Amino acid sequence: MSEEEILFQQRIDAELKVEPKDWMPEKYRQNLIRQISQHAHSEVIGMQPEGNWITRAPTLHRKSILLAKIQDEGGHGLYLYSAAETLGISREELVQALHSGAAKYASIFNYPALTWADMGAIGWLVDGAAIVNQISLQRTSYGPYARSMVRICKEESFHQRQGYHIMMVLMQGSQEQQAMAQDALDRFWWPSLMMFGPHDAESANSTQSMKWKIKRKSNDELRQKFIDQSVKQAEVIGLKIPDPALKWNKAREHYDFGKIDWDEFARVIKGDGPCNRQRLQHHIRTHNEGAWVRDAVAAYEAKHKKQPTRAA
Ligand code: BYC
Repeated sequence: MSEEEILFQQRIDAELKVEPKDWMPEKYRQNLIRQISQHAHSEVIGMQPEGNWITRAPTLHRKSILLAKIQDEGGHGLYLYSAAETLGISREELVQALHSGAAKYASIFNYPALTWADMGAIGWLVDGAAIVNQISLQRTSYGPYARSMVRICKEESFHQRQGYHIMMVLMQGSQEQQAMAQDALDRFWWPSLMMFGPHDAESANSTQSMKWKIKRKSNDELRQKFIDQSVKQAEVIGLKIPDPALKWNKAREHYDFGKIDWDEFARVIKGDGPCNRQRLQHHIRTHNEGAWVRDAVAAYEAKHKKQPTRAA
């Protein structure tokens, strides 16, 4: 290790934040760009399954909540792209990496949102899983990433509650509504567990990311925390978690749970999930359609650089 690397690790060990202009190992920078940009892509691609339901929300009230939530997700993407850009990469390069398939986004968004109850399941489980992960990321070692997480967590907490509320109201409704809520849980439960990534022993990036305190808790620790909290939430409103192996383990003080289908996970992250092609094509099409907006902003900026206003 070089002297610079030793000093860098000492700062990390002392819980000091790394800021954009500080010296950092190239691999730290690359690893952060990978994680933050994939996080940003997830927020933006995650707008699609919910966007599918804006025109079909059951009431005006639900529609305005859903619209606000989806706009928040777009905002999260923007904070995260900005945090990634402080590491010396452009927005265009980040978007290109998404479009070429070089950069991933969360596997969960490659599943379809088939019924209104899916809006409940996504808010409750997907945002719920995201918060569990992001609370730990508030203490990540890179300053801009950690600070963006603070605001994002506050908003995700509202998202999670609105999703749980949708499920609660459906469970107080007709038999059909209850069945619709249970069906959404059945389809989203296992993909939600996959959001935390492979088991620790299979996680290629974890050892280095934990040493650099980019990640503060392991994939398995976070997954377990999410399962423990969700089981109780399901029970309260009368939903059944679709896992026959789920059982409270007194000695561990955690729930034991069944086997995750890692073959399915591998297929989805390689681009072969139920909606991968549709999600990416939609993003590419809307990005291309928005080219005129980016051109107009650039032209406006160039004009004002050449002709400063009188006040300036
Ligand atoms: N999906 O070494 P590992 C949201 C990849 S969105 C796809 O354990 P790491 C929301 C992983 O990238 C929330 N790929 O990786 C928005 C790696 O491949 P690469 C999104 C996955 O990074 C709208 C390989 O598998 N949250 O909140 O140490 C509506 C090996 O994995 C997944 C974040 O992005 C996956 N699920 O740990 C509602 C949080 N899991 O990159 C909600 C920030 C793993 O080497 N990210 N892979 O090619 C993280 O905390 C970490 O990156 C992960 C994975 C825990 C996700």
